[in-house]
Amino acid sequence: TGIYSVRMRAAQGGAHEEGGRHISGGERLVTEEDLDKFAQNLIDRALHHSRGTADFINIRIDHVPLETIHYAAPLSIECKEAESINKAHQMAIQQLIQEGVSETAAKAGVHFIKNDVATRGAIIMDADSGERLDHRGDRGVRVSHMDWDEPFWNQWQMRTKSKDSLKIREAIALATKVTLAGSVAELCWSDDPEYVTGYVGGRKYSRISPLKRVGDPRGGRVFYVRKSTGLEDYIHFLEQTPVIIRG
Ligand code: PML
Repeated sequence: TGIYSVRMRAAQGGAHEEGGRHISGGERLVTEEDLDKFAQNLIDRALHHSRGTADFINIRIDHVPLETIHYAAPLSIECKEAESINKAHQMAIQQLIQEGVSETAAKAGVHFIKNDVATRGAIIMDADSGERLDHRGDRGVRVSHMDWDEPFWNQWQMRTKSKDSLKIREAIALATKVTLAGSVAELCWSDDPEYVTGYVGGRKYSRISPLKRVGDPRGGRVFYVRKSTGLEDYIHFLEQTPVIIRG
């Protein structure tokens, strides 16, 4: 026995590799009994996405042996509202500094995401110098193989009075995994033009809004690490090691 990773990615105008436009993606870690239900959910998501209807959908299912799974409690969440985008960026910089990032690197992260249109995954940055450390180019690093334990998510969401939001659900799972991997901190805001909230991850998940104006398609992720971090193992953990979020 074990669980299965179900991953979906969808595009319009052909497959991603053939130049299609990315529309949506998603992933769940589920038991065998739930496999068909969640695969169906992911297909529905691809077909009815606000960015359009997919004409290419790729579903991939991998068996995940139980002994490879890591478990982690979710980062605790706090929410901050700023009066302006500039002030929100200042808040993000202050929060990154509290998590152990240098001011130079914190500013470099904000600058990167503010201007980035090309990178699909995350970049890795030296938490002291602000220099980019990965060599992934526009592809970046794609964190995958993490999900919430379903009953625990339902409890958590009621307790914290959070909306049943897929974005929050996925972002906290990702941020928790990024911290578990040994990062100093993370900075993220969405490339969804309609979504202006982002966060600083680290010991906490600090949501900050608004980090951009509505309609702006720029967004991305920066993972901060110390230079001594073994990058190959770090990236492997982020991309491959299954992590389930529960109490
Ligand atoms: C949140 O509201 O806490 C989620 C913010 C990050 C969303 C990133 C994304 O899914 O594009």
